[in-house]
Amino acid sequence: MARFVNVAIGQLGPIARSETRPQVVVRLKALMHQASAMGCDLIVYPELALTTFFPRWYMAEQAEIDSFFEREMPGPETQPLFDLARELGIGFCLGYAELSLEQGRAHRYNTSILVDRAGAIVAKYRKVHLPGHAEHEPWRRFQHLEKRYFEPGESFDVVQAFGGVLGMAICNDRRWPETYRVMGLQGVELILIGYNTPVHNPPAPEHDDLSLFHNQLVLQAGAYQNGSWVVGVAKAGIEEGVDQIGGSCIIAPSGEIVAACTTKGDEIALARCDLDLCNSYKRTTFNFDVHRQPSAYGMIVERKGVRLKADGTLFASD
Ligand code: ING
Repeated sequence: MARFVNVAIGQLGPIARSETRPQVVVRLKALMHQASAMGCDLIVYPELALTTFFPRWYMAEQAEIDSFFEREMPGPETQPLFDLARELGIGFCLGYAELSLEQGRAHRYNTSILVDRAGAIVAKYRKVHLPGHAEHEPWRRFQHLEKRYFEPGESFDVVQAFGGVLGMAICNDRRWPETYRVMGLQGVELILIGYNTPVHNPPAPEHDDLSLFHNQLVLQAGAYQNGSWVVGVAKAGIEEGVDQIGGSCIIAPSGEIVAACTTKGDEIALARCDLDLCNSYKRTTFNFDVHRQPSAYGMIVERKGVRLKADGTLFASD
């Protein structure tokens, strides 16, 4: 019996700083209705989908920063989305800024949750690869202060849901092969990734013209090299003056793009994901048990950055 999951991209256009959570939830619900009407089982929303991408600004006051965070999920303003999901029998993946009190101390994460068709949270992921910088850098056209506003997560986990093995990642995570491989080693079959990606990257403007290419490249590589479906979902368009890429797409385990958005606004695109297609790669080319050579991979875990000899040449080996 084939294991199909009908997946919808729930791409969002810009969210203004002044837009309230209830106003955003109205947009999320509209996309959910559209997806449900087209027979979707699961809709995937972007990273930080409840607010504007606030790390683009330096804010000194913690109270102002915390205004962008959720203290509970669902809370009063997001409960209507959970209620609709249960009513329609559709699951969803939602990115948001999480403020979590742990042993009386506040912790802040860039978080994504997976909610099943009964409206229950079945998985939570906290972004591991926080890009950008921790201090105000006024030279930049806009800031990217994720290293200041969030703590990193500690693991890439998978969960049994929607008839298969699902995992989540967030934005910059998608650029790092380790993200996909750690989930691949847990048998992941469908990886859900929301993102907010400015076209312009201040430290490397020469990459700007390639921003959509790089987005697609890493999603396709991650899918193919781990025999998994991958869903990339943008918060797109010019948001508070910053142009963010679209490029939302669904990638099959073959690496092929099977669905894509064509606008930079609120849009859904759908694919019927046959989870059994993963086996064609997991059992042959990427049969990890048969082909991988972990004894040669030690540096991937032992080293953070490149290490050079004193004379600047590369280490032959440590
Ligand atoms: N955004 C960007 C991303 O990784 C970025 C940051 C842009 C990094 C361009 C490198 C180049 O897609 C988030 N939110 O991670």
